[in-house]
Amino acid sequence: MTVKEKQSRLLPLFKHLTSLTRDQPPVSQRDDRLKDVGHLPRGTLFSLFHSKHLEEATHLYEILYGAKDFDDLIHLLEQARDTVNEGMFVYAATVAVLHRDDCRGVTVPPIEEVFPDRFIPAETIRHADKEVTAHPDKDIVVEFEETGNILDPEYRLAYYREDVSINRHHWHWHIVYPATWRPEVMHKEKDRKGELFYYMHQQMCARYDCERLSNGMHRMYPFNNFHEDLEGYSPHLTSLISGLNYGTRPDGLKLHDLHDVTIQDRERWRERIHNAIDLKMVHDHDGKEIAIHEENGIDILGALVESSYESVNQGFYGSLHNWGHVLTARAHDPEGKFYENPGVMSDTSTSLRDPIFYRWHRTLDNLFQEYKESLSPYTKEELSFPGIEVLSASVKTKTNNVITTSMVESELELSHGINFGTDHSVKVKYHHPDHEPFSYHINVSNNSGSPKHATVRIFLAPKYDELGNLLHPNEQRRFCIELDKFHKELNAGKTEITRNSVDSSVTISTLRTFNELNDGVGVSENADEYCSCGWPKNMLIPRGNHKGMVFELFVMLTDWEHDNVSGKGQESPMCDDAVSYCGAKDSKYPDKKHMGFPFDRRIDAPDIEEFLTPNMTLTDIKIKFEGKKPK
Ligand code: CUO
Repeated sequence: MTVKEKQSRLLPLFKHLTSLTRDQPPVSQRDDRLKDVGHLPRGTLFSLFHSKHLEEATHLYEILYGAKDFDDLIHLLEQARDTVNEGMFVYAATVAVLHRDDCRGVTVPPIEEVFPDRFIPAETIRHADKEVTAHPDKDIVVEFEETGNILDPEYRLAYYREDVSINRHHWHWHIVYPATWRPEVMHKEKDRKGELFYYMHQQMCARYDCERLSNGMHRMYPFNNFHEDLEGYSPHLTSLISGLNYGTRPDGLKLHDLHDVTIQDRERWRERIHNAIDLKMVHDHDGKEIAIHEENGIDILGALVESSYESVNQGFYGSLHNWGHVLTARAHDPEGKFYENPGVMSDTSTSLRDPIFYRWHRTLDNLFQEYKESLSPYTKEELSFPGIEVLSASVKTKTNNVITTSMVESELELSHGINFGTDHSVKVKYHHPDHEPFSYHINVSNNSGSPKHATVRIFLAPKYDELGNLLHPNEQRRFCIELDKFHKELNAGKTEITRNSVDSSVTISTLRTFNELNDGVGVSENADEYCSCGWPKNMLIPRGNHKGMVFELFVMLTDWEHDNVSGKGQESPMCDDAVSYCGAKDSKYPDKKHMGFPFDRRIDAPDIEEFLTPNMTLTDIKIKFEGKKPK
């Protein structure tokens, strides 16, 4: 069977899932392997942070992953679609398709087209529906409706938090790294999974703080006190599988105990993790002490905090992060007294919308930082690359070292996810951030007398804090966002390295819509669902401000012979398009350095000049926001 044929058999299974009825085929008519699924009712919001939901979803994705061949997979998917919860079906099916060898090249349609109701305000969808009724023989395009107003200062960042592409990224990342991944069942290892959980979320927090500063706002406060009054958030989303709104949290609400977890449980788990960091030691399932150190520490802690299957002791350290999502999502109806839907925090494709998401992850990030702070800062020797000097770095655009950003228009097709009863297209027009394309120009001098292989690392951070004071390097490192990382061979003497922003190792290069997949656009053996993981291209850099906000571009070259995991000359692995946040498929994370290097450790140097070694350089650049662009 060709990839195109496989693709066309898979696609219809993802259509109109919001309209499925509650009828389930009787257990006697189901494939034996699916006898023990279908517990979470249709219409319920599936949460992969909730242990019960996740347990059933894991059972399902392991069954789908184990299907004999592609025909068998389709047969199981068809039955599962008729049986299980809608959200769970999409999650489990995507995990299976992503990892099965016979699904190479086959792609699941983007989550915003499968469940547009998780991305588009309810009033906009209702408006589209009315337009279809009024004009059944026409293609429909409606405008995205605002979800708040400026009386809420946090609404200034709604364009960012509610962005379709970053929410899609987060959904996909958790598909690539399921918390319950069992290597012994799936026969595939996920390299440095705990560390990547820490790093990807740390970067999301840093990016959010860069965006806050761009909007003249202070960096976020962590959500440390589990008894504090919470800020409110109203998502304006209605889940079409049930017709219920996603929960709204009014200002001033506090977290409450749930019947399956209490606030005290979480405080106890956090205390134990603090102790583990202090003592540099964790207790595993058998009570054995495992020392944590530079090599294993962050990976162990990442798994422990999430917590994932790799947690050394879930019974003792609990599931601090996952339950944090669930408790926050249920704050408005903790006992389920009103049968309310949870809030957006319950799901990976919606949680980024809520300001509390970032504050919660900042709290977890502070825990990881507590551990990182306890390690010695990198020495000059660890930071250097003997013989290599970076002479200068710049960003080339229309005006050099000035990057402009704007809000541009895109359209999202709703009709594959929602059955409007028309064959015509029904689209929403919405605005999202973007930036002009640019390239880096880096002048390097290789004084070693022979060719060298370098890893080029590029980061960006604001130069000044919210009050306009110069950021101290140890504070600034928390804002550092990775822009790119790549391998480059340097001949002896001088070299100019040029690199386009679109080639970034952070961002995803292609994303195909439902219609494109249907038409076979870009469907080939070489396309892979894993490649759908990656930070969105248009969100690579922060918005900046109208005046031109000053950022520092940091460029560092390190010795690739030391960084490279696969050895010189080895073929690049499959889907290594957006390795920085997503890793490379079925391969080791392609950089031996700790994620975030060199900003993952404390910087004791009093100023940045003292921190820099000759293989690094800093350049002031400006990011200028030009507002909405006319079409
Ligand atoms: Cu990705 Cu809290 O893990 O959202």
